[in-house]
Amino acid sequence: ATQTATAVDNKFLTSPWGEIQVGQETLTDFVFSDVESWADSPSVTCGASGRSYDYGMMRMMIERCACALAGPLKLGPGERLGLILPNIPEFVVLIHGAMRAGLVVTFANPLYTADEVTRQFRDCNVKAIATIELFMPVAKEVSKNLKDYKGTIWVGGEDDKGQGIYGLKSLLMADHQADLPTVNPDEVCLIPYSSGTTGMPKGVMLTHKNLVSNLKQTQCPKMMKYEGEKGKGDVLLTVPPFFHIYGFNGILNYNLKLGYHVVTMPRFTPEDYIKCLVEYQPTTLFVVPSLLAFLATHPSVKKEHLQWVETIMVGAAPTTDSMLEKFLLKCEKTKDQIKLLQGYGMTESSPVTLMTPYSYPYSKVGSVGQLVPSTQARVVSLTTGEMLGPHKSGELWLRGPQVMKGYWNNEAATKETVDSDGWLHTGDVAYYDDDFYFYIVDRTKELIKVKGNQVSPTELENIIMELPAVADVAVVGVPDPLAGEVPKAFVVLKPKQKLTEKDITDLVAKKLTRYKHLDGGVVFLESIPRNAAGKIMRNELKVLGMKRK
Ligand code: 4UV
Repeated sequence: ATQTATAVDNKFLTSPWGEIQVGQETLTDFVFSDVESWADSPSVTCGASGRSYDYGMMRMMIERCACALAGPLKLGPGERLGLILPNIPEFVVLIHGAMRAGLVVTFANPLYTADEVTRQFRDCNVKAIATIELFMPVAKEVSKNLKDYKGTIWVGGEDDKGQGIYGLKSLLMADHQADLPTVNPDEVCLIPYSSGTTGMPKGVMLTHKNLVSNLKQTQCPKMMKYEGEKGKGDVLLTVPPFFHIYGFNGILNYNLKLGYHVVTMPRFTPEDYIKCLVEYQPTTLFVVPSLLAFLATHPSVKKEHLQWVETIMVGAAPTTDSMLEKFLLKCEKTKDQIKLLQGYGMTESSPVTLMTPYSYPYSKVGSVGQLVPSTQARVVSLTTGEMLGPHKSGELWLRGPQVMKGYWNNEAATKETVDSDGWLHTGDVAYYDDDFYFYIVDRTKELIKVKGNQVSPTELENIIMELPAVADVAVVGVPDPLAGEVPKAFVVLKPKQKLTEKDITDLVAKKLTRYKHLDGGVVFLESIPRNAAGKIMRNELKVLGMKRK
């Protein structure tokens, strides 16, 4: 029987998949609750080096890491650990070790500049950093700007380096003993950064309850296939970063909970990815649209490389039907042989709110799916503010136990994003069809998505405004076949001032990580179009941006 959603008093839609019991466990306890059943199976493997830990070992290392953080590093409950780590197995040891010790974790893209990491880590009072050799110089630079700094954990380092630098291996080998606190699931345990609908990136306060609820929602047995199939030796290959909520909760925790074998890579290269496909023969791939495009179109990817794949999960940015078709063509498989699942989420919702059910009809390809259990939605008219019925596009509002507690230290932004009735205003434009499948059609918020990564226009605009010759600036996203979107700047110069495009692109390139660079270029204008309230009319600029390459 098909599931039907209900419209409650015409005020909102409920999930067709019913309710879950809101999580009462801590994230670490929940993710590893069945670990005894597959203690000898591999948990996470580094696809580049082959380094791998089984579940039993992983659980033990997490416990020891928690004791080391509480012991030698003297980090107490609620204090913040900052991670500057790529996708490696030890990511799991540190993040769950910290959560087990009652700490709060924030993670940064390891390719961020020291400026970018400093801003984030200072904002949420990071007291210790964990990183690998390659990023030690960044960690050192950042730590100089942090108050009451307690030490750096050197992942991959055998021994302590002195001067507050601790080798992870020696910390774990020493088997420190500490009284670990009882952690309350209502406490915040993760602060990822997101620019939300406007402005600079902000700390998103997620509790154990938020994250555990979302795992329960996405593993609803009726909606997915997993009932009775846990720990069966499924292998997945994943490159979306663990330092983003999709990679961390939507992929890593999701699969660890099920006892699957997570194969990942610290750095994406086509050669390594193909090598991993052949070596580990994954049955499931977790991708973002740009990686799907690579698999579908890159000549070095052959159908033999994909012969084991049964399921492919795409999330974090829009993908097209034609790309999904191209992927099937590459595999020489039919739509019945490979499941193409899509999901929609936001950092602010732990992240998943919409997902295609496992047995969805192929006619719905292109949809981001249905509401996950215990999740409610409204589609609200952009002009009148009233709730819209099927096939009408408006702003998507969502409510459920996965919605964040709020933005860290920013009540104004919290109030603008989550209203007093608990609705998260997504800033995305969507509609739903007669079967309550949702389709994302546009964005009202400023956010730019480059290969699934967030780029805040405000962050770029602030940097460009530092140039004395600049009078006004606006940055928008323009379409790009591979990246989805790329940032483009519109600049107004002060009278009699001169500046080249390169002056501007170089400055941004110096200050920000690669994917935030102005790959859409710079256009000089007489003035930036603004409405009566002074707000930049970004849609006008997007149209202009597409005309003036
Ligand atoms: O805050 P964020 O960077 O968060 C994410 C989270 C993505 C997902 C998606 C599916 C999953 O199953 C999952 O676990 C995690 O990207 O950016 C949020 C914004 O990204 C756009 C949309 O504008 C959000 O507000 N976005 C995310 N997923 C999709 C999307 C999608 N499937 N289609 C179109 N846009």
